[in-house]
Amino acid sequence: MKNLAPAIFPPSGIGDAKPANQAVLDWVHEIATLTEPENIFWCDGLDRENEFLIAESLKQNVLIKLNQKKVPHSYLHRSDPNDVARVEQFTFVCTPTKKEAGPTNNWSEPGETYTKLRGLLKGAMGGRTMFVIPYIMGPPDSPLTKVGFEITDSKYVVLNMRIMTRMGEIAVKRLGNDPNAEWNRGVHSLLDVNPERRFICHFPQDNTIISVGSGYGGNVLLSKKCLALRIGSYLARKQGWLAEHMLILGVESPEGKKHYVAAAFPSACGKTNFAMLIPPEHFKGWKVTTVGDDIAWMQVRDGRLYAINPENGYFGVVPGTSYKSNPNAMRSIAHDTLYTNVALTDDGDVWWEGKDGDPPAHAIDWRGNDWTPKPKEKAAHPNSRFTTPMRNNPALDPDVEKGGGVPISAIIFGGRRSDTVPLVYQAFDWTNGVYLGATMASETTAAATGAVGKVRRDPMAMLPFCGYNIGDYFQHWLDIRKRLTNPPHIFSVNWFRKGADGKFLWPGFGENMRVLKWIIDRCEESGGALKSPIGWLPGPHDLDVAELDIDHKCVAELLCIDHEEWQKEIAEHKQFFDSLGGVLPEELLEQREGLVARFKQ
Ligand code: OXD
Ligand code: MN
Repeated sequence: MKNLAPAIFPPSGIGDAKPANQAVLDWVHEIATLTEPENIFWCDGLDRENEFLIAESLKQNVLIKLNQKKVPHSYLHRSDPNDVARVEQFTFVCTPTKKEAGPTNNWSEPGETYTKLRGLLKGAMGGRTMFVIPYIMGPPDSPLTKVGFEITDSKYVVLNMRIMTRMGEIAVKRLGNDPNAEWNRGVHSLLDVNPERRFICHFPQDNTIISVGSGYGGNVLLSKKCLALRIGSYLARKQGWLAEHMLILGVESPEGKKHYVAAAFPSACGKTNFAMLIPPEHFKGWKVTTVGDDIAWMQVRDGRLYAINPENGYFGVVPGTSYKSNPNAMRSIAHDTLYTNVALTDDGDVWWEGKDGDPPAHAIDWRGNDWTPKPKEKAAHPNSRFTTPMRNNPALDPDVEKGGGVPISAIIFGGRRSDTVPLVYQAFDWTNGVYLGATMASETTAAATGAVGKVRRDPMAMLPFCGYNIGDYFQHWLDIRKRLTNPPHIFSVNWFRKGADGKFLWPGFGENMRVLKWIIDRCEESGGALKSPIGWLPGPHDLDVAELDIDHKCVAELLCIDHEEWQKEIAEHKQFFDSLGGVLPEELLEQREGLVARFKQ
């Protein structure tokens, strides 16, 4: 087997930050006995350690040094070409019964799966270093914050986890010495990066994740999709909170009135762009700030929903990012950033499709091959990524570290739909909003392997991330309402509707502020709306399109409800519900009937 991750031997004082909790020590001993690493490296996440790991990664070609004048403290990593996205078909939820995993998850029996994974992990770290990463998800003083430990044989994982989580001493301290304390056990091994031996397995009942055979972000940064969403959603149901695939943003009026909004969009549908939105000139004095760009953990307090971002960095899609589409992201990734699978220019800079300016005459593409601009071949992989600390973001919200979270005024569900779904509308109430989220659909993207551009139902953008039975998940959402005296208003948005000519009708990006403004107006009960069968729609003059170069016909098309398209849509809701095989709460079935009836009125 090609040795993909040769052992490294640090000088003393680096890689020896061993915690005292006996449960952690026993678990590490058990995994080391199984995987037989050359040595164990206890990560502390401090600068000296990070510099050492970067230097070793450069020596072992795990990282490529970029031109430090152009992108200071930034590096490029190329993953194996067979390993560039999340693998939903190899992702499993291993609850004791298949019913607990539900109809939308791949399930495998926990006992058999542990045995299979132990077989794969046996001796897997021979000749390699086993890193143990302590980390927390959430601000240090939040009651929602969780402790995790990830064991990995990948330096790339350690370097990324240091950006994406709060890592080291802070986690060891939070865990303390109680051997019964709650913490997540994550084991990752690259094995030989063979797609046939690639499995991402979750054991929610044991708060355990085992991921083998991949080196790609979402499969291996176990804090993110695996803990913060799949295990997180399972814990959230048990403990009475919500773990969601949502960005969180703050929006402040020129008078200083501030609202927070959480928005669920499937992967690669512009969550990072929306979370970093810069209002256009027309909205002078308005400010949008970022709390999080991918995951929200929310709890009820005093009848309101409060959200924290459990992460510490952004792992965002690179292609399409430019000073035009997202200036704050461009500023964020201008330094101290790890790039994965973008192109390398001859002067040591990074390049991707959609970056400002002309393409370079020559570059090295994401596979490491010579590249010149050609019509079909991409220089950067469509799912190439940046990993950057949230503190690089010039629009970071000042309350991002607030343990109690930020109060949520509105929840938005959004998908990528060329037709049917209007630019924006508001659900009638919470239950209707849960129906809206439960039936949302989106065209698939390159964030997961498989066909791109196919419409699939992706309830609450959680289809690949809900760690238990989706029927119980919907019920949990409905139940949360009982504890909310001041519930957020729920909305649907679709920036991606196209006209007959196949072109997008809405300019998107910063102009999405116009839609956000209507949403805020509705929260403040000052925005006008017209009642429609699907919810409240902005009337012709409710959406502020002043100084926007857009045809009135386009606006009408963006907001129209085509009855024929909606008959098809409702039939698809039924098909989707039927495919779930009887797990749906009665209330959602009633919602569907209500929708059908409203179209007949
Ligand atoms: C992500 C994803 O990486 O959703 O955030 O795939
Ligand atoms: Mn995501």
